[in-house]
Amino acid sequence: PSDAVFAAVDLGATSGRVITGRAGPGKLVLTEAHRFPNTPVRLPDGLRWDVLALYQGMLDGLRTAARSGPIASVGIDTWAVDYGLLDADGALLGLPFHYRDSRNGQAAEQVLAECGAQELYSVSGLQHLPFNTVFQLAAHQASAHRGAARTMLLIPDLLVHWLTGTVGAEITNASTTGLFDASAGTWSDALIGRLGLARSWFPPLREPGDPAGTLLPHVAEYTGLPAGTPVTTVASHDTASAVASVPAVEPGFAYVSCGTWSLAGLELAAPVLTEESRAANFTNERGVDGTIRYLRNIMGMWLLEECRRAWERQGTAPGLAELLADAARARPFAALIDPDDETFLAPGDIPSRMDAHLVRTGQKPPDTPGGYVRCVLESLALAHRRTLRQAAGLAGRELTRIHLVGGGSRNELLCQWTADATGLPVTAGPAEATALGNVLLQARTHGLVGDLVDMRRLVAQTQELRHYTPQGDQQAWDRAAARLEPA
Ligand code: LRH
Repeated sequence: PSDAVFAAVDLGATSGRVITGRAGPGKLVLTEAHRFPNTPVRLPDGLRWDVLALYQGMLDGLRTAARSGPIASVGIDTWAVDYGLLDADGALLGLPFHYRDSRNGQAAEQVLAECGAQELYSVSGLQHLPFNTVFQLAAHQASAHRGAARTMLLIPDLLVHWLTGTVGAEITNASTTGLFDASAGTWSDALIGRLGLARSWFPPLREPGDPAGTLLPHVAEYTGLPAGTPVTTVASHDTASAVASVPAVEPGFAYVSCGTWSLAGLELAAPVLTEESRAANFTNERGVDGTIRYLRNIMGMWLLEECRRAWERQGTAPGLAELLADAARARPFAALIDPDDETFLAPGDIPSRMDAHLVRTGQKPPDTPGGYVRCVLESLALAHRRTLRQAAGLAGRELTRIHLVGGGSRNELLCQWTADATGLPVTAGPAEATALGNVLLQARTHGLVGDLVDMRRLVAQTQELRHYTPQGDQQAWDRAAARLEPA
């Protein structure tokens, strides 16, 4: 056949979806089969993912997908970093911790005291984030479960295991653990040993495109999918899937994958492991076909979404359209934050934390919700500018165009202001970059699409994109950027 339908399971920090994608030469069409909330649960010992609800949502979604017609294979992607531990019987040891849980600070300090930030970076090339898997595992080593663990599975690998019974570690996501050797493309035996972790916890690596088994009989029975239905290893790190579907037709593009996080950077052929790169906190995560995602995490739409949740709790929440219209009318550059301030990481009352941040930096907090939204979006546009310019400098590249993909690409103010702040054209979309990347990897594995270049060309041909050119007062953006530079 010239095309086929694939089921993409795409779990984000606030919701999960099962999407079917029909793909083949000249064809790429997504249909949402099922969407379900992802609601983290705060227990006395920390913030956890309700991974059973996610598993059940996935099964229900696959059942709906199965009713729509034949499904050639299933692929799973989720956010990075988080994991479950299995005991010797294969049982899950407790509910996985949420990366926004606060347990990791102390463990991170211990790991850095043991290994040193420079040594860690020279091997893993990973930016320092307090929740990197390596720090979480160090925190685990101090828990009562220590000793019982036999296998570490990142969230997508855990779900693949529950679907198929097979055990593996998908490589794009493994590269976000801090225990992966960015140059060699393997688990780092040296770091794992150095930190007193058992090498046997870390399963064999799988590349996107590798087979990951077939559905277990009870899964096939529940979902109605045929017993032999294959699960295909996709780029299981959502950001890797999103970058694989950036609709770039020329090489050397820059991207911002914008959802809960804004991941801003470049695609490179080899990691940059210099001391300057470490000091600037750039990461070298692995992409499809051995590419390197050279980027930095920016706090992203989380800030806006968490503001809206705070206002909802207070019963004062205007709708999103109204908020954005108010933001467009609010005074430009009245208040600017550094989105990467760690005080914004944990869930809670972000508007109050923005107030504290603004007062601390000698600025006046906004007095309307629209003012807060303007502050967030202008600050994100400036962070995109800062990060991409720095990435280009460190990697010896020129910036010519920015591809802004993911849910944030629907936000016209953010797209326009990113163009204005950077002075570069922005191509916005697709909003469903992650699910498209997931489907494309499966389609490629089934021989329906060619290499990464073909995948991207197909996205450019079939998906709706919007184009923004820089407008407005470039010098005003330069002055605003200067306000955020360290004195
Ligand atoms: C985006 C993302 C990002 C990680 C973060 C934990 O969803 O995967 O790439 O750093 O979640």
